[in-house]
Amino acid sequence: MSNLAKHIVWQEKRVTRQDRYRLNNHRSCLIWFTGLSGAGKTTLATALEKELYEYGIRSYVLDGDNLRHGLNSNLGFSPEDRKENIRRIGEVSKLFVDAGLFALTAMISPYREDRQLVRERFAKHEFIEVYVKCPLEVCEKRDPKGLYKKARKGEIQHFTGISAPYEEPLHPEIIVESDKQTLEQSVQQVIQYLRENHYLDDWQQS
Ligand code: ADX
Repeated sequence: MSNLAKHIVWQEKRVTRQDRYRLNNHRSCLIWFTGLSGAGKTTLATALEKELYEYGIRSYVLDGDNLRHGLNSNLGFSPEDRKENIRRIGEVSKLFVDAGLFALTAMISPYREDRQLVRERFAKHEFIEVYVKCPLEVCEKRDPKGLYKKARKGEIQHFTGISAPYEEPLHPEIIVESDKQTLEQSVQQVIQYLRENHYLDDWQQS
């Protein structure tokens, strides 16, 4: 606990996590997509969200670019600001998971340590790291927002992959290779993981 919060008392709730699982008929988790800009994190997360909807699962995509318009509008791309960006989204995700939802996050989240700190905020089965792997050359060629071009010209500082690092996950739960597989294959790969690990089972109170 930070020193600023030392006189704040945690309030217990009357609707428990189990109650929420029963109401939704499924458990909850955080699926954390990480990878370079242009690797396809948001595309995959939103396609997965649609698929989960068809399965009757309540989920919500938290997208890095979008959150930087509001919650994180005071943050830039220095290592410290990225750390705070990831921390905040980790905490928001924790609320979503506590509320009984599948939170799907799409942030570059380039630093291993920052991702690890988020992981540590969750129980083991609640956090699923998905590395959306794609070579820099391919992301740069795609350049959907024209940002790589600007970064190469020096118009954007600290651009991930060009002038700032991306630290690959060492032990992600899932790796999808967006330059080698179709979007549908990647969605089904995640679905299969969820199915095999009982995330999609009907919730039954034991
Ligand atoms: S993170 O590093 O803090 O996780 P986040 O995912 O929120 O990044 O935001 C990345 C998005 O911001 C990129 O997809 C890109 O559209 C945009 N962006 C703007 N400047 C940069 C930069 N210097 N490095 C990376 N992405 C940037």
